[in-house]
Amino acid sequence: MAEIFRFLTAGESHGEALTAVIDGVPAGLPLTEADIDVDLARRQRGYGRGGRMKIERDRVHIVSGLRWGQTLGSPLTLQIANRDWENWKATMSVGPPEAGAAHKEVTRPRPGHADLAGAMKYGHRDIRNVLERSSARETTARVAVAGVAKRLLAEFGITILSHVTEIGGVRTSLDFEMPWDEVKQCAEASEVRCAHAETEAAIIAAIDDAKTKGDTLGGVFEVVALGCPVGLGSYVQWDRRLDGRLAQAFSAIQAIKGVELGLGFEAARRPGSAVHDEILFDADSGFRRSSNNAGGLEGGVTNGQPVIVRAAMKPLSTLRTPLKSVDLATKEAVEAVVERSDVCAVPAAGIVGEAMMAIVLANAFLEKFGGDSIDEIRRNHTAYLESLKRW
Ligand code: EPS
Repeated sequence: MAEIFRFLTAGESHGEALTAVIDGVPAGLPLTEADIDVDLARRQRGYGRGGRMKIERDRVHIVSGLRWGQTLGSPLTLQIANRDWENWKATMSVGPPEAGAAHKEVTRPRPGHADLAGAMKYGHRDIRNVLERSSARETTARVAVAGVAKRLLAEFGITILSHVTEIGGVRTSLDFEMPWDEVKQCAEASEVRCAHAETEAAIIAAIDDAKTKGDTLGGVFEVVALGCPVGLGSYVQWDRRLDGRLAQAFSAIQAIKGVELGLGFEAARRPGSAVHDEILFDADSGFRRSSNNAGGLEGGVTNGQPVIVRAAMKPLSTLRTPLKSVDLATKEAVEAVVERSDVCAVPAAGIVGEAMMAIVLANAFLEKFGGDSIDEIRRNHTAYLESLKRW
């Protein structure tokens, strides 16, 4: 279905910059580069990240769509410079290579990465032409786009948090319960974005161990949206169901192999009486629920409860102790290529998860309350919330 908040990203991992163009941002939204930079910095952190993050200081430069701190309703262009480009100018030159310069091709595909399928699909003999764009560096641009989406949602009381629940098989204990604001606080203070202190220590030990072995670790993160009104998304067509749109968006994050909504796979193991959230009513607060196993979504529509999505990330595919591969040029058995890599990027992936949640919700929000300016959207939003009070 046609999106209202639309965007494209461009840019190679070691090219000059990452760029995003966003269309569909209403006029009159207060926005600063600092609003976006907060999350760019959060995406760079996390125990287990590699050398690249020591080079980069991701900051957005807004090139269009903004005047005197407010959006114009015209497309926003965002740019984030790659500091590492300085070291790759010759390799990544947009012009022809310098005459006589040594050119090293990448020919040993990494199992698990886009290297082999990408090379075959696009006819590239040099895997650099694939890995530059398939790299998770692209998520920087998505996080910048989501900075705008988050700013829009925040105008209407919708906020998003994330935390890591599991890395390398080390999980938060099942009886762990905490109010969302505390989860957010603890996750922000944690090097692995895990809100449970004991688990955090065990996760750090697991990352250290993987690093010693030249291995990598995956994990699970949870993203929660608070303050969503009832009625975002729809049950009337498959592609308007918000649960489906969230699952697609989360699956489209590099290295994500599984997505759960609310109770997720656990719901399949329980009887209905232990899954569905009973409906209660009192005069002061209106309709309430006894629990939130649905993760804030029933029939593909938000029900006013927190929207909860979990995603499983596979371990990164650049291993310092490489796996078996085959050289594209010679067809000889070799070890996969090793450039620098992270041991674990699950904490960073959680921030990208927040970004995808924000982008999907911003779209659903604009569909429901859409207008050309923030004032117009506010009128629609206020009138709808008033009408719900009369239920
Ligand atoms: C990333 C930048 C990349 C990788 C990582 C994510 O930079 P470089 O390739 O220069 O080290 O650190 O990407 C991957 C692990 C991958 O497999 O694509 C970033 O900015 O997040």
